[in-house]
Amino acid sequence: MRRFSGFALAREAVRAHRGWGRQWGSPEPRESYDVVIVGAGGHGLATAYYLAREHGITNVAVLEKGWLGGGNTGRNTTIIRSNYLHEESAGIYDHAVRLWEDLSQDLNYNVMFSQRGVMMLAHSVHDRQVAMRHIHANRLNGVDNEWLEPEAARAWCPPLNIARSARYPVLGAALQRRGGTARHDAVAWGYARAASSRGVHIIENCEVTGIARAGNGHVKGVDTTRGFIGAGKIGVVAAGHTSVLMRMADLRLPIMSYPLQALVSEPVKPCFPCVVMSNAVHGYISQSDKGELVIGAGTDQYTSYSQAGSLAVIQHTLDAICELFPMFTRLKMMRSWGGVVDVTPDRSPIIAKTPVPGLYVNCGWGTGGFKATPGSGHVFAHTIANDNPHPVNAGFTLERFSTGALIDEAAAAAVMH
Ligand code: FAD
Ligand code: PYC
Repeated sequence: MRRFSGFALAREAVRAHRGWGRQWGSPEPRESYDVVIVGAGGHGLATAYYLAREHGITNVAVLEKGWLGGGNTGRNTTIIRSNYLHEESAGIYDHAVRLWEDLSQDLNYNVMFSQRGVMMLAHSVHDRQVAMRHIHANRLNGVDNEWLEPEAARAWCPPLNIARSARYPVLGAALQRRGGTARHDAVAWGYARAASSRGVHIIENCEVTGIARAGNGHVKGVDTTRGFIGAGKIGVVAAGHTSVLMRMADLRLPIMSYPLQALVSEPVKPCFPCVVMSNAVHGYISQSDKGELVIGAGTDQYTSYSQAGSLAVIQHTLDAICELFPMFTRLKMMRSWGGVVDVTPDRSPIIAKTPVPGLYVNCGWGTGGFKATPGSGHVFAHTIANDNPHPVNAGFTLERFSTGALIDEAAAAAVMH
């Protein structure tokens, strides 16, 4: 039986009086959908879009506790690439890159996808060997990647300091030419508009607070701050908060949540032609079309649900960026922010059915899920519609954490976490 504190009783009474709350006792949903997606980030909205477009399932609601794209989708540094080590990862990230290539046309919304190339720096012999291994593995999987000696790296990115005496000497770089950036807000808005025009409901300011199940264990709906909403199936895509939601269905996930930060400079004229990442110094940089330098850091080394991180982390990143690109030393930074990323033990996502019938989960993208948005939504929609994974996400199960069939992408994640 559900227990209510005095405060909860009063709140429920107010809701019932207003006509939009859940009545206690057996819930009779005022609204019901074939599929409820929890989380209106890029992945949730893309899932809804592909459910409608590919599977003809349009009686779908996307529930969002805040505003559309206000989670990590609107907070990331927008780097897109598919140079991951393992076959499963090459499969999903390159599936995403191929969808990115046509996404603006598909959504009829300019997501400003720009394949300006992503260059990952090597600062030590070990970095160089790891990069070489990735380049060979990528090529075997049909993913472009190539090695550049330091002079070639500087020719590709003229502001790069390749002096041998530098604090972080550049021994070379791996370049994925098909990698690049996109406009993160536009991705959320584009998917939202396209899904909405196919009949999908997007409900903001609607936090999911419980997952309800029928006697046979199958999901039957969600409790929300706007009352009970019935659901035939539920897809949880709530980066950073997945374990909180899964606990509502008595499931425990191998996920930890960490703050990850980024910041932008004042806008300047175009001076930085590509994306540069350095795992060793925990920094990455590109220039947005508005002219701001977009710079990101590594994760804070403690778990937290706070959308802010510690100053020491971004200070370290800026020190490193100024060493690598001395011409930026006098630039002013305009604003910084953080997001909460959810990290699995093998730094690969979970896109799968759960042991609860009708409940599906898409999470664990850690520091790197923006690039996956179209591919992730596409295969998650398939998984929900067919109650079976798409071949591209077949390896990203929950079971791998008990069978040991891990997809260890710690190095390819490229951002310290
Ligand atoms: P989100 O956009 O976070 O969406 C999840 C939504 O769920 C949120 O809007 C949240 O409010 C909602 N939600 C949570 N709980 C509930 C609830 N109970 N009820 C209803 N709604 C709920 N990835 C890259 O590939 N490249 C990058 O350059 C990159 N840089 C990054 C930089 C930073 C600073 C950060 C924080 C992340 C970065 N990432 C990057 C990671 C990337 O942003 C995420 O992996 C990706 O955006 C996740 O998308 P999502 O749609 O799953 O999550
Ligand atoms: O996964 O490429 C990435 C990334 C860059 C910045 C944060 N994540």
